[in-house]
Amino acid sequence: MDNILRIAVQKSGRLSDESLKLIKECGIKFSNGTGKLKSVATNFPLEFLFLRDDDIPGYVQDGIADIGIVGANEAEEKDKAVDWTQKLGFSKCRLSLAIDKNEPYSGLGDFQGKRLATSYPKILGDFLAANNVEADIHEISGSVEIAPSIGLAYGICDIVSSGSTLMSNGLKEVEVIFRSEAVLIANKQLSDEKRTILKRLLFRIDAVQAARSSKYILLNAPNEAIDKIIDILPGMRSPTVLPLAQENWSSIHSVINEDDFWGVIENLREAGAEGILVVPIEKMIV
Ligand code: PRT
Ligand code: ZN
Repeated sequence: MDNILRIAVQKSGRLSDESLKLIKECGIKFSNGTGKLKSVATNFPLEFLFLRDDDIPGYVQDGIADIGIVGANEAEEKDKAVDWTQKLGFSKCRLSLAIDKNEPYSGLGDFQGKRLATSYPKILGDFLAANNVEADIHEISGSVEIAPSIGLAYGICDIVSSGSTLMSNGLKEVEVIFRSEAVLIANKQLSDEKRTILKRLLFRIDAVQAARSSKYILLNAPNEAIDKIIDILPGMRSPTVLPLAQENWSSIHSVINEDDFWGVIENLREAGAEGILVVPIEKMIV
């Protein structure tokens, strides 16, 4: 069917909630009762397949699904012929090499000739080859972090987020080899009709993402401070300035980037701003 786009999302796991939240924030309504394997949106031409994340790249390559949401680590490891359409900014993590915390570490050369346990043989193999290290890659599918303590491997290559799993297994992270976040992948041979639906979806995702990284800021300032404050506030174009009932005072409104937030607030206070309000933005079309 060309008039509907089929998206594969993880059925249950670390990607599921954020994937569905993003689609809901795009204004798309659907039901996803527990145990459901398929669903159809009621107000957008989108059909859902709920799958294990491991299967998503292959399904998208083969056109069973048109698009899918997976971790970049999974997309890279499975190495299927799909387009990487958009980074989605959630489920961030890294793939790292780790060894016993009591072992000395002097650099990648320490892995030469050693055995490494991982669920990511392709990414690790590519990384080692690029760095001219020859090691014995031992693929295991789970509980990778216990491999050194049971004598199965000298080191491991696994996903790290907070680092607490490594720490509680007596390991230390010594090299980050890949940085990951959720990505939207797409089949390479989408029909024109499906491509048009995908464009509409991506337009909405862009608006949601732009809003997430921005804040709307409102503040009051004496008129003589306006020029200085406008210099501090980059904004989408130029800030809105409205007179206040109190003479010689104005209200200034703008949009700031989440990353610049604290620096901007401090500078604004120094410049004479008062009553600063910072509020979330729901959607932002730039
Ligand atoms: O059942 P299904 O096959 O669908 O799911 P899964 O069990 O294979 O994957 P899941 O849900 O665990 O993870 C899905 C994706 O989330 C991964 O492919 C990553 O892209 C991303 N992600 C983000 C993570 C983590 N953070 C994470 N912390 N995936 C796994 N972990 C694990 C890691 O394997 C390790 O055991 O958490 C542990 C490390 O966490 P910290 O916080 O202790 O460092
Ligand atoms: Zn999986």
